[in-house]
Amino acid sequence: GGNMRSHYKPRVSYYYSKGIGDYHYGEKHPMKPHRLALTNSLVLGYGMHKYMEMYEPQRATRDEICEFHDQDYIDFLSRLSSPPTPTMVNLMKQFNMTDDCPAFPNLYDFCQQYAGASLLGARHITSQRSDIAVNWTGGLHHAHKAEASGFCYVNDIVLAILELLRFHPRVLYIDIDIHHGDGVQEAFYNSNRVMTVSFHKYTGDFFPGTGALDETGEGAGKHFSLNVPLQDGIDDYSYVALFKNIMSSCIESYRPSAILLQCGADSLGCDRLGAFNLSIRAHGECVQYIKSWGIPLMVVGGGGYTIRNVSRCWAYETSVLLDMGVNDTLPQTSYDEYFAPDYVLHPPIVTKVDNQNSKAGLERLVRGCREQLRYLNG
Ligand code: TV7
Ligand code: CA
Ligand code: ZN
Repeated sequence: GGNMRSHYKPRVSYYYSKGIGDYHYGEKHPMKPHRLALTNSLVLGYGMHKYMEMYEPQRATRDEICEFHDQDYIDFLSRLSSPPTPTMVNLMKQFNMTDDCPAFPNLYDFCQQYAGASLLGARHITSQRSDIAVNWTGGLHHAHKAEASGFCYVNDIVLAILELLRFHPRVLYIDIDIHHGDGVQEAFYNSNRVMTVSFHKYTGDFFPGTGALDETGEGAGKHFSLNVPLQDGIDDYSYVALFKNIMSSCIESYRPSAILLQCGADSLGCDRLGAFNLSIRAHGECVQYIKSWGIPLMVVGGGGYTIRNVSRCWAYETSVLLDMGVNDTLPQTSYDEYFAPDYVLHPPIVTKVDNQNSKAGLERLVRGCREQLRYLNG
């Protein structure tokens, strides 16, 4: 177990491309890259840069991106122009570039930047230059090999895991975004060298509609995909207990040599698209718990649509990874207006939805997960 090491001071590296906060998905679109600029300014405002290695990564190249993605799809992304030609309009349909995944200005640059950051982080983990690599600009878990999906175009997580697999025999992927991590699950569905675990809302037509308990992997990958489907309104206590319970068994059974943790902040209470009730502290406790195992760790962002809370959450989680206490009063930044009226790191999260997860339902879920994990020990 990790308790003894729960407060070790790891070597942490941090990846951020200046200007990544300036990309725009479009007027009404809920995905706001600006939240990345807010996060970065809180991280710097708290002085965390003094305790990490700070990197401005290079853009991922076409060849690096095509380690996972189809060339035709990436060629299309890199040639997008406005206004699109009629041929382009047809290809846009083919590659699912619709309302969720619009063709915004300099889209391919944006993808190259967040993917370049995840790749460099993964390389620093494999070379053992870093114990923990943090890229809040990555985490775009829905992108498929030859299709955009759910605000994601290039799957930086799959690219980072492929890089980790060059040296690591077993990589564990954990996804606490409120949406199912379908793109990553699909990429490694037949592999026992990557175990994917996603906690998500799974009800009716909630996007992307996959992530049932019985999606467990195929072929050599049978039992190596774990899904934890949840209902609206889950609270701090049940989520953290469930998370620790399932992840401890999972780590003990699978014995990963590296972990990639996707920290989508749309599982927080008050999220514009989400429907859970997690506080920033509880979300961060999941991060702390994974850190406490002392296994080489890469941490990425993901969803998160109430951007004042997303940036607070990821700044707090950076401090957790650094094992650095931070003041509840936020530092002054050029984005102060977002944090009014209280200017604190841990604002009270007002409950938006009732907890639809019964105690019995959660117990059944834990039993189901543990039953699946038994197969890993042979
Ligand atoms: C990782 N939910 C990504 C999560 C991706 C969720 C969806 C929207 C949405 C899109 C908009 C918009 C929106 C208020 C919310 C079935 C549809 C319904 C598009 C209007 N407002 C992550 C993707 C999800 C786009 N998609 O995991 C432009 O909400 O539910 C759907 C699909 C068809 C398309 N329509 C929505 O967090 C980063 N989209 C406003 C403008
Ligand atoms: Ca998830
Ligand atoms: Zn999400």
